[in-house]
Amino acid sequence: MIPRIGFCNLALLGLLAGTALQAAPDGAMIYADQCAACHGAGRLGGTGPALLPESLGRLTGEKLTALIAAGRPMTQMPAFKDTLSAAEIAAVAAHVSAPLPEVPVWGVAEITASRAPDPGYHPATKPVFTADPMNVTLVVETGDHHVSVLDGDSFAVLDRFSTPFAVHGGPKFTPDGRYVFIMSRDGWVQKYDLWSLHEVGRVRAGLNSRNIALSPDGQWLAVANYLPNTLTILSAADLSVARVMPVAGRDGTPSRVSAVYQAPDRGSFLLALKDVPEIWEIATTPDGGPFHDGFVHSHEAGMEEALATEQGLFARRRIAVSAPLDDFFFDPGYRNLIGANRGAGTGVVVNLDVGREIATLPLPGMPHLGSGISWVRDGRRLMAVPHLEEGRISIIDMQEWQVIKVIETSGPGFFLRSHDGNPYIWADVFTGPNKGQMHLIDKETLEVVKVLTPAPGKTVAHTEFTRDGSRALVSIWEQDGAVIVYDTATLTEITRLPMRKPSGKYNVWNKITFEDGTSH
Ligand code: DHE
Repeated sequence: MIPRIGFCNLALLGLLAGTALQAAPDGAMIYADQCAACHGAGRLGGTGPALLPESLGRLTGEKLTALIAAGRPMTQMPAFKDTLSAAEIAAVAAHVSAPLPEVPVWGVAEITASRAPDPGYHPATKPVFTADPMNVTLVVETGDHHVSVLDGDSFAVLDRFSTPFAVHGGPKFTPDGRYVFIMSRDGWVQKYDLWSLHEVGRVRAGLNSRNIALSPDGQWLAVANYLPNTLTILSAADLSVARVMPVAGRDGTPSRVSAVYQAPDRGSFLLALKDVPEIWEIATTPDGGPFHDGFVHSHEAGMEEALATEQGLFARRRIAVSAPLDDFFFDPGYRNLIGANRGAGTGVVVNLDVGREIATLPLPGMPHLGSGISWVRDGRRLMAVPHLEEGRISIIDMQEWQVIKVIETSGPGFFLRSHDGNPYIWADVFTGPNKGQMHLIDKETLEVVKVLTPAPGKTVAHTEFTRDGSRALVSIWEQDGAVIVYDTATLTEITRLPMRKPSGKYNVWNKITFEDGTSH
């Protein structure tokens, strides 16, 4: 919000002051005067982010009024405490926290009009740096909405570029590791060229978005939207719109899309729907991917199921489930999916070949399947999943679909990570008094063997490894934060790179090879 104190505004403030005794401040009027220039007349964003309950998320109540009063450091958002009274700040906070009277239209025309190729972009013919392009690691710095591009060997910062507001979820790399796509909660998708170290362009694919997924062949980028209730599919080449798919259940109930995932072995996207008990599978190959002739091709003889599906590119299949499932994790080969039925406190396993639920397992305390990891122990594949509301990590046998162990930690964690060559699960504690602790859990004994506390009192979270697994990068998730680089053999600290509230870190090689131990 940039204040524009001109004659009209002073007159308006005078008027507001004069009528303060009779009427409560009008949040809409204050918004129009003070905020609309940056955040858009309809609160859908401009140079500043969209101001909608969906995009503000947990920024509500006192947190929101405090932010309006104090401003946001390192951004264009000024402090309003000297311009507006406490009552006026509360009124404008209430205004931006209220849902819009009607869902704005954000379809093909609006998305296309938002497309903004970067005029200064010229594709390089080879990397403009000498570092190993496969060991480059991105650090998302949410503190001032930037990404740092790190040389994964020397940890030099090769570039630092600005992103759209509030990046969420993992950036997605093209299969060759050359380009990366980054999404912000207010629906902007940015394409960046890792060889040229330059933005290619951006487009606003939704008004409030969750995450993105790139098709296995690197051609299509799907954007999961809360607002409007759509899935946007873009051409990864030029960010043009390929399809905007309205999302509604079989009975017509509209639904938000919680998340979209790529299923490399199936040639499809899989969608978690927030409001209806269905999973959608969308073909990403011209022949209709996994259901190209109206059948889902099972790996198990006799388990093929006739389906009245659409055919061809972006054909859609609906899989009915007993309740909406959030947050998915997949087994290798993408035959089974596990989703969280958060209301029931269970994990539900859906066999994607036959399109049916085949198991449920107890997962109370808001499991965060999206940051689960899996590995092989004694010839059996296990997965580990943290719980956002409880200090525990559930270990699941993926053959039997049973919880075989619950590991206690010192508080609720958000992210798990490991690497093929690393014997530990690196599990953070994201909330509570022990938010500075990083647990190392032995992947064989399933015991916590070490707790690192590199910055007592500060949030320490999210681990990523270098390509060879010899270094682990951990965030001190604070405004004046850092990325700590550990030697994974000795667990000693090698260096600390100052960063602005670093969140996720993403190594090109680990991501494009679907390295065991990384998030997909
Ligand atoms: Fe995330 C990934 C959902 C809140 C930071 N988060 C994901 C993914 C999902 C998800 C489905 C996987 C998408 C992908 O990478 O393609 N996140 C949710 C929620 O439902 C939840 C709990 C509530 C919400 O408001 O959306 C939530 N997430 C948060 C945060 O508050 C975090 C800590 C801070 C932030 O930036 O918003 C946060 N989420 C992240 C990060 C990843 C992520 C850094 C990518 C992790 C990775 O290693 O891939």
